[in-house]
Amino acid sequence: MADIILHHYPSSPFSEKIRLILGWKQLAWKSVVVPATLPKPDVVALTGGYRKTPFLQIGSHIYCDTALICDVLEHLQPEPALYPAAHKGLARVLAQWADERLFWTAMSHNFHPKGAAQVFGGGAPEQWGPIAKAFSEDRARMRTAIPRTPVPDATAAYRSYLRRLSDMLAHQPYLLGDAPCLADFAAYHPLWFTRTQASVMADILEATPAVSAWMDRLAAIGHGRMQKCTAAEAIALCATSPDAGAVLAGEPFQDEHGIPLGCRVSVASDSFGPEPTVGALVAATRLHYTIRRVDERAGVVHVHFPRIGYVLKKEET
Ligand SMILES: N[C@@H](CCC(=O)N[C@@H](CS)C(=O)NCC(=O)O)C(=O)O
Repeated sequence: MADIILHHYPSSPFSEKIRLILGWKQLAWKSVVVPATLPKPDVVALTGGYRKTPFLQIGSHIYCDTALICDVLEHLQPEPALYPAAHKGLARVLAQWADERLFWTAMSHNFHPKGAAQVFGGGAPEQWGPIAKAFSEDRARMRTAIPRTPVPDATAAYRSYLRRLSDMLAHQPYLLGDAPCLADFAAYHPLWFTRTQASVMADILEATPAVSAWMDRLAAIGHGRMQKCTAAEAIALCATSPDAGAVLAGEPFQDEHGIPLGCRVSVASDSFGPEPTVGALVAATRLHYTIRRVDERAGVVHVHFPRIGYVLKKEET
């Protein structure tokens, strides 16, 4: 199999979700560090427009969104299972709550002015202020349908969510039983950001020691075997691996839009990061879309998206 390459950056919570899963599944991977804000020319050479972090590359196939990346990793390495047979539906539903509601609530709490000062490097407001301003302008352009919760309301909700997680951990080491599953990795990453990147805001974790102990267990998994790689190397690898990396191929076509395969389409997020990826629709299965596009530097690229959370549209040619 071609190498697994994760395009990510160290402080990205969704990247931490995938780094831990790679460690847990003991998969070797290559690491390309991407910028946290636009412009991202090397990212767009591979994705065709999608700019969110992380994304996964295998050969000339690009897998966008951690929900889809989890499916791909489960396919490549079924054990240990992200979706345990007894809790398949529950694990996905809980993960969706965590990736959306818990994540945005935790982030509003984390970005209290005190937390923001730490995240953006500390010191006097004149030093970190301009960096924070550029970052929040970048993120504001991405937030097409994400509710904005004032910090005090977010802090109160975050506290309740932590208590709910703590209740789930009262009689078992992980959220759905004796072993970690998708729900654990999804609920962990927003809390990881509080603990490691905005630690001045982490006293909120003190009221739920069971949650802190669960976080310690997950952190101990580590990130597995990682090797560094440059964006230029990853793009060159894409250009020279036209047949490698099709992990989810062979599933039947499922049409919900009246758009036949082969049409020129766009796929874009329905809530955060609206930049579309445009190309020919080459697969629309029960769970995902694939777009084929040609890039000057990366050559023929297949870009994959989950169906949930993404909007497919026919493009005028
Ligand atoms: N639903 C997406 C969310 C990813 C996401 O929002 N990632 C953040 C970083 S943790 C992001 O893309 N921020 C903007 C950026 O990195 O350009 C997923 O599961 O991958």
